[in-house]
Amino acid sequence: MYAPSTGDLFGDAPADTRHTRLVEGAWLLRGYALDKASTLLAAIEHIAVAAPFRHLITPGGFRMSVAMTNCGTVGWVSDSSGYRYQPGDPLSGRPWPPMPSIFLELAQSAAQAGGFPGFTPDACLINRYQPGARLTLHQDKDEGDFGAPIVSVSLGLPATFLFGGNSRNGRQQRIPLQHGDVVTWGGPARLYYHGVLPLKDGHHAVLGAQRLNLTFRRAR
Ligand code: MD6
Ligand code: FE
Repeated sequence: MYAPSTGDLFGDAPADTRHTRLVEGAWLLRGYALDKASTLLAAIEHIAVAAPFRHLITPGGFRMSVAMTNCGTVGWVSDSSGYRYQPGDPLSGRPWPPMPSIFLELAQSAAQAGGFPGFTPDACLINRYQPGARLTLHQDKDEGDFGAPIVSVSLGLPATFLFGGNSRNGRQQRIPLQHGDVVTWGGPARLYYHGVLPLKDGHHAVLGAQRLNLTFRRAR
């Protein structure tokens, strides 16, 4: 684990030199989840037994290339009637699996390191990318509380994260995200456009030809 940050005031530099400010409100915490990766992966496997990864259909009728599942009291879903958070898994009709305590602890401590103490996520969207899978530019705007940040954890194959601003057409930073990296995201950056370039083929020592991403949110 990292030494605790001293710079918790909004916009200040956290203490660790591997912490990089992307824009005001967004931090890249390189390797922050590395020491927990194997525990996180075991928990994801367990969740995916109860709530399998599936390719959701967008409201426009397209099958998403990223496969998704959730844990927490609500989960993010998409279908012909729109995007939303809901308490039950539409595949099974059962509640989503509960959020494991190590997920919660990681999300809270990363949020604090990024300048957002007191973050209590109620939803964790789990994304699975296989080679070629991508996420087109979007805003995360289905949550009820934009005062809360988002915490994003990358596992497995590296990916290029696109990070723009308030407009879909603006310039984007390209941020390489690796196994164990965490991005925290809120405040003035909370509604910035972002996406993930098509995943390049490759082999990760732990995950093989895939990338997993956890995004923790306060949905309600
Ligand atoms: C991903 N992440 O990295 C997709 N959204 O697989 C996101 O869409 C995202 O990483 C909001 C904040 C951080 C993120
Ligand atoms: Fe997003």
